[in-house]
Amino acid sequence: MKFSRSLAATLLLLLVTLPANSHTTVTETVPRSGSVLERSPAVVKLGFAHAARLTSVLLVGPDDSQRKLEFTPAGSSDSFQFPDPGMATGRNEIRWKALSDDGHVISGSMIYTINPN
Ligand SMILES: [Cu+2]
Repeated sequence: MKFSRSLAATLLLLLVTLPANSHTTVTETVPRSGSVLERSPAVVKLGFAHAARLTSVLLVGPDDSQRKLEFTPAGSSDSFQFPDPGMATGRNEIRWKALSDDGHVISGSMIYTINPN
């Protein structure tokens, strides 16, 4: 009984201390990932809770073609922009990779459907 109580306390301490060490997370995507848009946006924005450094941004088009997207800034930031992503009609996915400031590689994707009326 005594053992399991101290084990529980240790686990609780671990849970409380983990977030301070964990890597950053996405706080916003503009336009919001999952959006259906009439045309490719002039710029796509990706925001993080803490600074990270983007290492790769790839646009996967409706025909599964892959193209590297430009992004700014090149260094560490909590907010990035992908100017003129040039998305085609259909389903587009922006796949990004970044180095979090805790040294971990993180990755994610943003989905946009271009549907001109
Ligand atoms: Cu981490």
